[in-house]
Amino acid sequence: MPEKTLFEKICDREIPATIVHEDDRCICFKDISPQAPIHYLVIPRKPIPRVAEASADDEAVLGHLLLIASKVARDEGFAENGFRLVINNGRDGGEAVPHLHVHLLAGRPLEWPPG
Ligand code: DGP
Repeated sequence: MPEKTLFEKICDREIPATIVHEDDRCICFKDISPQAPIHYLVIPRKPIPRVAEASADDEAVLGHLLLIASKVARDEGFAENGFRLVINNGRDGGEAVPHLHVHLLAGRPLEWPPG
């Protein structure tokens, strides 16, 4: 049995996190190191390491992550002002945790391009 990823441990409540949404396919929780006034992570329960390693079987769950990010933004009332979704993939993409996650950032005007 491979060791659980940090984010699998959050899914399994072995590591605490402030969870704002969960369902049978994903959870959304507050990032421990927020880069904006609102910074959540939406992750699949399935431990897909990164988007480049997702397969055709993962198509529905990938779409689900985006829909849930958008639903959380609407439900929490910040969709109207705008938000940003980010997926970091691999070393140059800035990925630190090898469990696919969508960053949901909001609460201030976000600059473009990112650093
Ligand atoms: P990335 O660089 O895209 O792999 O982003 C990983 C994010 O995960 C980063 O913004 C910080 C967050 N993070 C790392 N460890 C923890 C943790 O233990 N709890 C929570 N809530 N977030 C974490």
